[in-house]
Amino acid sequence: MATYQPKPEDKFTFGLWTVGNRGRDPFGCEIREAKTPAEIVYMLGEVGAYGVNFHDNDLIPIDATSGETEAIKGEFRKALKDTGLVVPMATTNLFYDPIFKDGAFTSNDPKVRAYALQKTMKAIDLGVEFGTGIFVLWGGREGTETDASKNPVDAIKRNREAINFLCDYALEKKYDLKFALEAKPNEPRGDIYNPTTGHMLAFIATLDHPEMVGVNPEVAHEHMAGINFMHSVAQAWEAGKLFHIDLNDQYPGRYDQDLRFGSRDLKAAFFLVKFLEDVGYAGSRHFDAHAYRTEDYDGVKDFARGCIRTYLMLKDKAKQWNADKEIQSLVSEINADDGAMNLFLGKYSAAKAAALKAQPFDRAAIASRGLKYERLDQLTIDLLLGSR
Ligand code: GCO
Ligand code: MN
Ligand code: MN
Repeated sequence: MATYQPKPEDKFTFGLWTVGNRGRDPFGCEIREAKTPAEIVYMLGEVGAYGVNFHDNDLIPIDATSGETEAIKGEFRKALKDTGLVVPMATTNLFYDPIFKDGAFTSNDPKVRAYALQKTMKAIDLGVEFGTGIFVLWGGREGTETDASKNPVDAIKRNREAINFLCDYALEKKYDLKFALEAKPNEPRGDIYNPTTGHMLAFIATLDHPEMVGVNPEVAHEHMAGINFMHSVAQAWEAGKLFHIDLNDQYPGRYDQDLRFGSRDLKAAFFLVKFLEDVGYAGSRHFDAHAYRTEDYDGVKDFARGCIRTYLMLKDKAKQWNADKEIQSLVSEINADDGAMNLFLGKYSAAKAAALKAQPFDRAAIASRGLKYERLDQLTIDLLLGSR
């Protein structure tokens, strides 16, 4: 019986804000006591995580004195050393403080935009100090409730200007750093700019240093937008832009739930894990989720272990799917190609186009073939439910 023990090469990571989440929601206060960053690192060590990620203010409170800052860093560094955890990703909180009530990089107020850049440069320094190679930018407040308030074209330009500035900053400092942009359609804003991973990919192509910038897609965010998450991930991967990933789960059409990975749409989670493993994605598997509000810290550990265990079980199932003779014979039947169309397909030439225009096709005969996708899907379900 497999034990599904995580290994460092699995690269399972959690943010300080995930297992450190205290259960506050818009209708109720915190129900778990606060833990220091160092305590959270020890907890992550216990559940077998490889790394821990942080927002600047998860680690250092926004108003900390330099003495307090040094003390926190010292404890955090010790916890990392004791547990062997690394910091693969860092980010900046541009959404909590009241100054960001109307956005950060896209705010109408130039003072807010300037402060957001200053805060982000300092967060980059902090991340790099702890060895991070990926800096995530999630613009939770970059949006509107009323479009009377902002011009979306200005917002795009301001966002571009900020990210170009930060890329130049990292280059000038000679940091070995890449940026990963995280899209979300709404929450906390009524509407957030660049609402999906696809929007982000299009935006990245317009930057001064597109090679330094990729995406950090999140399951919940694409599900909130009603989108097939794995397809977004595949598009990012194919474009060489899958720099990071946020794993969790989410019922569509609801508030932002941040559920334990795989706990809502197991089949979607299976195809996602299968995709990541099949293509050999080598980045962090970051669980950006949190435990139910019903839990104490034992429950939080159950939650974190559950994320990891489900991922590993699905990875096993993906291997089984790839090795299953019946499934694979259907897959090759579906993809059969006798080469007869090579004459017409592929790169354009005038001769090819002329030949193709003259070629008769028996539409009815081609369309009459059943594709056996029902059988293939049921075999997948059988496999997932342990009946194969
Ligand atoms: C959310 C987001 C955040 C970001 C985090 C890192 O819905 O709140 O997913 O958790 O991932 O701020 O930038
Ligand atoms: Mn989220
Ligand atoms: Mn996220």
